[in-house]
Amino acid sequence: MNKRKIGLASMALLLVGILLAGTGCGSQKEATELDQLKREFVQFQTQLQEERQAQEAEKQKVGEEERIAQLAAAVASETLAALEAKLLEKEREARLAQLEKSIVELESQITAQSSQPSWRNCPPPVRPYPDSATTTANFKAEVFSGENFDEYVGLLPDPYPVNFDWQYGGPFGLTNYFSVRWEGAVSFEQGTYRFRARADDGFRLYVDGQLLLDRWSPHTTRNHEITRSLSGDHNIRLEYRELTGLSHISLSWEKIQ
Ligand SMILES: [Ca+2]
Repeated sequence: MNKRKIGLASMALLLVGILLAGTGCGSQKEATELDQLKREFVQFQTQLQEERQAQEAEKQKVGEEERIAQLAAAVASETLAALEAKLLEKEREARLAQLEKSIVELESQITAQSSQPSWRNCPPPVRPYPDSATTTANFKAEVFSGENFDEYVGLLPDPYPVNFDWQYGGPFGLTNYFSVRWEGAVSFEQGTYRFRARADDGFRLYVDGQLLLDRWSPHTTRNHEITRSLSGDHNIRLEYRELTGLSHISLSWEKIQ
């Protein structure tokens, strides 16, 4: 390249010198040499132009390669980010699967514990409603096997207040198909009383032999209420029966007027 430039410059100087020297006094031989030099000069110019074009093409090629390299780096970066996101998603799915498995195991344990028909699972009786402090009850509670007082089993040792939640069990080791009858005299101050009862499965409430609440058909635990004006001593009788599953019975009353 440099040699070519030097050669081209030398050729140009020589051509100029010849042109200057030959002004007005040239021979035929000199004219021929001059033509030859002109042709060579033009040839060199062409070669120089081609070389410049080649250099320019080389530059463009290098630029294109750099651009391709940058694109490749960008693609690699995006691919890495996508892989990282996919990995995070996989880890999240694995954690969710583990959590779901734990939930299933816990549910299984809870189901196994709650379905045990065991007497020891029964919590002690608690009062669901406040009874009127002005009343007392002298109940006895007879327990029978069979859902219709079929065979006498015994007396509940603590019949009052009437609030028993035997879960899947029952008194005296009974679990299904038993019945209980509470009965006793209660002294009421004059006033209006609200009676509340709930049972699983069925119950009947009598006051002085009159049927006030009748939910003898099997059903799950719900509240049932009725109001009555009372004064003095009255006979209260509550009949309860359990078929299968959970067993619960409660009865209370309160003076509202
Ligand atoms: Ca039941």
